[in-house]
Amino acid sequence: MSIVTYIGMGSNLGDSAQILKEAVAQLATLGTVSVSRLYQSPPMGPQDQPNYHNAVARLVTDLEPLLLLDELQRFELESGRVRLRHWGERTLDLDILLYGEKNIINDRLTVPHIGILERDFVVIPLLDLDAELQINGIALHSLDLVQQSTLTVLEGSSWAQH
Ligand code: PH2
Ligand code: MG
Ligand code: MG
Repeated sequence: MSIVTYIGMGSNLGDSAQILKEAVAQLATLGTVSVSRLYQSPPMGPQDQPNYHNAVARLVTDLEPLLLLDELQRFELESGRVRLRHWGERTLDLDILLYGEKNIINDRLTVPHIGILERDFVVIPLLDLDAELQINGIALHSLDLVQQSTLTVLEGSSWAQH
């Protein structure tokens, strides 16, 4: 059965815009994809790392959560993923933010993604895709960080085409 999932995308090493574009093409092999605008975001965590490119993809897929995670991790590796330290710089990060309405907690996966409501680089792109989106009954558009966003829009929602 098809499920609406949201995938957080980040990169701050290499040609981040190109890497995220290729990741969207990979996601499109798993189902129907649409994307948020493309943002630049100051790093959360260690400050001596480059700014991130961030976006969120909405993916409608038949894949079960752990099979979806397997595919995302394969895409990360195929992009030549480099990850230097916890919360540090990386070539490509693909996180399952939401999987339908499901709550998932196991060794490999926590959904909704940890910290989702505290990160503007996740909340703002999610609102691009669904302005009314709620998580555990909380309307994302009502969060303070929406008004206090640290993001810069790099491109509108057609950035991932071609
Ligand atoms: N991802 C991290 C750590 N810090 N900062 C921003 N702005 N965007 C990210 O995607 C990000 C981060 C680890 O996944
Ligand atoms: Mg992440
Ligand atoms: Mg990750």
